[in-house]
Amino acid sequence: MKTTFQTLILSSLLAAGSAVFADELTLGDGWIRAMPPGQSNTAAYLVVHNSGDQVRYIEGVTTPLAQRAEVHRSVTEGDRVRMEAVPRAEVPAGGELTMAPGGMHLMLMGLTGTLTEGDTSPVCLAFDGGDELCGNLPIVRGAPDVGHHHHHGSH
Ligand SMILES: [Cu+2]
Repeated sequence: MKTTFQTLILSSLLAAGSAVFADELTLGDGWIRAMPPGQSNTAAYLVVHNSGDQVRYIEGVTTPLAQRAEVHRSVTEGDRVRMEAVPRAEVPAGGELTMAPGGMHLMLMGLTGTLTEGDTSPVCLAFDGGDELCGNLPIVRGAPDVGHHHHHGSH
């Protein structure tokens, strides 16, 4: 798949009477970390912008690249870094949620194929209220805007 990065609003208005917020949510700066063959997990990063006046929550993550995906954050305890799932990641009203190496990320578990650098893959976020936002994220080895480098094991 060779497409440039774009965001697609796939669905809204699933429940009668629910407000439409999808156009207030946008994705940017997304990428998926390329991994050597044989690795079962990787991480993806992006920024979710919320121009609305209500806090929104990410309640699900899907991608054809992995059997399972969820929002994680890295927690530093002493000199150790571990990860924990964030079941409802908050995107503040009039603000953004930034996922970046060393912090919050999308954990892609049970990779279904090889991650080829230069390819892209859809990653979809499901929000409270039924909105779903998808981005076609490039697969790269490191953050596209290099400059600093964190090392966190599998991240
Ligand atoms: Cu993780």
